[in-house]
Amino acid sequence: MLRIYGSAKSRALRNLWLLGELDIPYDHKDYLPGCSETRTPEFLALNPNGRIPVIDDDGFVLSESMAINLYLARKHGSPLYPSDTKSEALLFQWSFWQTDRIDRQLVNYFMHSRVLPEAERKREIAEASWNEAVAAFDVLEVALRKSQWLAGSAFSLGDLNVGGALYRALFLDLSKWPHLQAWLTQCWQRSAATRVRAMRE
Ligand SMILES: N[C@@H](CCC(=O)N[C@@H](CS)C(=O)NCC(=O)O)C(=O)O
Repeated sequence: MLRIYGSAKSRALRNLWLLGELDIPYDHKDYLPGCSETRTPEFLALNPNGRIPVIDDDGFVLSESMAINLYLARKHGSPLYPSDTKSEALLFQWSFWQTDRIDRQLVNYFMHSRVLPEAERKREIAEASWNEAVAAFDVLEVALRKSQWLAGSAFSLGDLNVGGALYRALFLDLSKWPHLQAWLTQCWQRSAATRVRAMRE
């Protein structure tokens, strides 16, 4: 059986969301980021980076949340995985883009503005991260003004991968980016998204 390591309070959120869309059974190791279980030799043999998420699919071990979602959606023939080559390429484009342009920026912004104890927060990290997040929101706003969805004519894994990374943005005032706001709301209204949100909150 598929096993997934990673709490919904981590980047595993986007993988657990997809597993809900796929509606397949899995064994969940509900590990929090940096917990002692991810420092054991057994876990480091699965992911030498010591990070979650990781999956073990009947002995096939894979880390990196984007790679995991691309693999699982394709393996299970999900309708969320685009069937035409150009939409598939857009799925790759937005998945790699989110890792580069928004994922860590948003985490760092929240950590250094809201999550860490005040004494540990670094204002310069919060500011630099916010500036990069704003630039990424601007890019998404333009893209979503031109097209309702990121990779094709319907909600796809491209939307899930980027929308999943934007979970924390649900708690921000996005009125400056109306297309982004409307799209993000629609993504998170899906029933699998609502279920995974309940796992996290
Ligand atoms: N690029 C990786 C990032 C993985 C990552 O940084 N995971 C965090 C939790 S969200 C983690 O395990 N942090 C623990 C640590 O840094 O010790 C992915 O998308 O899977």
